[in-house]
Amino acid sequence: NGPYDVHAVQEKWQRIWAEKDPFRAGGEDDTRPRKYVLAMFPYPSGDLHMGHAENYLYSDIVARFWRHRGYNVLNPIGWDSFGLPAENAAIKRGVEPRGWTYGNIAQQRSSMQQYGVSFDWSRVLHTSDPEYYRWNQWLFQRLYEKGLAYRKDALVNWDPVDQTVLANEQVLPDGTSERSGAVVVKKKLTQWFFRITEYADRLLDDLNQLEGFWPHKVLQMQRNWIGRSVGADIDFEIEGRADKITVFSTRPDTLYGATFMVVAPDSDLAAELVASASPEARMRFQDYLDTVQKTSEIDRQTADRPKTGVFLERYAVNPVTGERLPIWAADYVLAGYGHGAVMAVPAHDQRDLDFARAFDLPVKVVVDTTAPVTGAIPVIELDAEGVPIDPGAPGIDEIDPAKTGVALTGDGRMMNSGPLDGLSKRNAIARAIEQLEAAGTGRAAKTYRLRDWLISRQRYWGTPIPMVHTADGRIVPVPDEQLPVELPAMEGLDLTPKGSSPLGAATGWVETVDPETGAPALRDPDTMDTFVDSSWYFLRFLSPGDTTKAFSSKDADRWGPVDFYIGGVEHAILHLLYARFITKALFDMGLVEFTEPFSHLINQGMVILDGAKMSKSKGNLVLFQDELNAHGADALRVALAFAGPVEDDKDWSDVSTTGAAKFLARAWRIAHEVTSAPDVVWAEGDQALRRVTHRLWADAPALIEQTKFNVVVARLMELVNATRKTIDGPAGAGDPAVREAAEAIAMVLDLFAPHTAEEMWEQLGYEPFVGLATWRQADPTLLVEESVTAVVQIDGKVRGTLTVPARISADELEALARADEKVVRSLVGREIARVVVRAPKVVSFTTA
Ligand code: ANZ
Repeated sequence: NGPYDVHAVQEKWQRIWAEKDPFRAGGEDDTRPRKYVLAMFPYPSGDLHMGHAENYLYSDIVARFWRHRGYNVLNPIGWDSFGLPAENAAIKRGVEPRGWTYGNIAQQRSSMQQYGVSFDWSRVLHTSDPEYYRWNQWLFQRLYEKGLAYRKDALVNWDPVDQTVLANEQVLPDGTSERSGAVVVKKKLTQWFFRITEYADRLLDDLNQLEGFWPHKVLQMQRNWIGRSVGADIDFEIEGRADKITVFSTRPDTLYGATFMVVAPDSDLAAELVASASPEARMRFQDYLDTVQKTSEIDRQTADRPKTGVFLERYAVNPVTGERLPIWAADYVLAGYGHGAVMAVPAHDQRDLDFARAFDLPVKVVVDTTAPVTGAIPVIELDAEGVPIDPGAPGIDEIDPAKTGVALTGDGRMMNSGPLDGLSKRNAIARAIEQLEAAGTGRAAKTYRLRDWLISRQRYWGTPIPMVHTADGRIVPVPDEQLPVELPAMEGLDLTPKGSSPLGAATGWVETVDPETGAPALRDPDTMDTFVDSSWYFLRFLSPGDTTKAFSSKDADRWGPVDFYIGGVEHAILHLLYARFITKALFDMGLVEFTEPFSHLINQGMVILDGAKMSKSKGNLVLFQDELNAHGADALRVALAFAGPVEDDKDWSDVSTTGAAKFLARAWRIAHEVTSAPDVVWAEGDQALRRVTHRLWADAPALIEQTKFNVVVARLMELVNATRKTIDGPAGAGDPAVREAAEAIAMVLDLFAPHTAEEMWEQLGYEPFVGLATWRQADPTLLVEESVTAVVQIDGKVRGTLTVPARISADELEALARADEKVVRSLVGREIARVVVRAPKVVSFTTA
């Protein structure tokens, strides 16, 4: 019964787990129901940090819990090992991305093992292994066959000094490069895209079925990102141009109020329209375009920016009024949204109004927003002379937007709109679309904020795009049997970004043959966005080592979708959206039977220090490995689990690893004392302690399912304290209730502190592993609450008694008293003036 040696216990069990591999998921013959638990896999840049400590702890708690509940649990781990940090490290330190990456993986893997996470280590994957990225290439080919992978020109951020493509995050708010300080310009490159927009409606609509299972905030972020707008496409004749210009509008009802048209200055359309304008206008336009190209999209969408623009000296024709509408270029219209052109309705759109007022363009009101659209006809009171007493809201003339500067965006009755006059907004939109469709000048339409997924990267450390460019300009897929197209060795390649892929310089690699004709051809030198790798990795875990396919549909149907997925909120949009898209595409190919990959999603909070986010640059990092070395895995795990609700940020300065270590030593000592105590022949045991034990058996499952892990730790602490009290009482550690409690502690503690739990379990005389032991059923007779007698008084006299639960609330007690037969009889014909309730003992009625 010496002191508790944390590190010896930890090493002992880690050795045994490594030998016996108890947490490997059951195979096909395993008849238990299945659960798939997954924590977002790590990026191997450096050692694990405290965010990982949380992520892998929480998923492990759930995995261990489900094993205790009789499930066949899959809890795999892998590494998201392609990507920029490895490449940047390579450029900075002249090391191989490969060596750097796999060195970090080895380090992280060892930390995870020291942390006691119950992973199935037989399924480890690294996305930078050819046996993994081969299937990225396979996926690319399947999407290409379906028309879901295609190439087009796209504008990228270009740093003209560094000759580098920049990610959006690398462009500072003032439009300069974070790297060189140069003004960033847009450059056109031909790139590969995945056609995620084809799935926009399904990606949006299916979010509804995740309500209640994903954080509401994440669902909302996904909805906004997809950003579906419903309205109409309207075609406008253009003077001196054969083709019409189509605009998207959510308010086709306001078409009679359109007084000018605005196109995005950086669109092809603007360039074409201005080409026939006067030399002065062309120059003004060119100057304006130069400024616009330095402005970020975010700034352009800011509502209260002063409006700027250039008249293109061209006119459109309003299809319903026949009026000539001047065409302007202005930066509040974005080239990449809708059709990059709008009909401007200044009376009813604030940005259009600001623009009209800045450039003195006409404002025409077509919705009377003072007219009621719903409910009864308003009653107007008249005075003795028949004059209305209260003129009510101002008339439409008093709120003329041209004067007030405030656009009328609300609902109302249409006016100045011919056949639409008198209709409400909703009816007018429907009617306007009918008219446009009948006239062939417009149609109902939807627009999305969501853009197609640009997957080309001009980088080395990624999956090569498995396509070949032939001398005669064809693009040919590399046949499946020739996959993987392996990355060439880095030797001799210059990885500094140049706007074209470094793989283009790997002559021996890039030069290949046309798979169809055998003629000389070139490989596509780009690599894939690493979000492709992580869009389907959860499926690869199900068929590890399968060299014939990416995953087997049978395995996917047995295990999928993921029952519990956990990770940081930074992945709320892109990773989850891409994984959802790929899952739906695979569903359409008949390869999986489900349309959503993750049934239940949790975002853990951050670990912060003294209220601040930890970062290397601020020098306020708490290092995972240091904490592990100092306190051991179990104390770290318990302290984190106890620190607060899963979703909340946890301030490390409030987290007590020493408190956790003391608690673990107390728990461990109980198991010791139980086995060294003389047997007490006392069948009953301490009933109060038994009640605490069985309440934990009964309550913990729901608490774990609701991820209230901190509450379960608190309940465990309560049980350890109660057990200690009984041990120190007359019966001592030989009381059978103490053994029962010690076994409960071991099993529930396994979720949080698995090494200590295994040690206790062994001490209590059981074979390993407590991690695989079955959860015990609570004895219902021990869950019955204690009851007490409450008295009911009427005007100071006791009129009845009630047997009620000791924890009854005042309201419940009063309700029971009022319903009691004797009380009801005594109150006949009398009125209660006052009630005083003191739960659980007294209810006192005073009558009038
Ligand atoms: C006429 C109109 C009248 C409009 C009115 C609004 C109010 P959401 O809801 O964000 O989809 N629009 C269309 N394409 C645009 C582009 N490329 N850049 C900037 N604005 C664009 O907004 C749709 C509305 O934004 C469209 O409806 C259009 O203006 C404008 F009283 O058309 B609306």
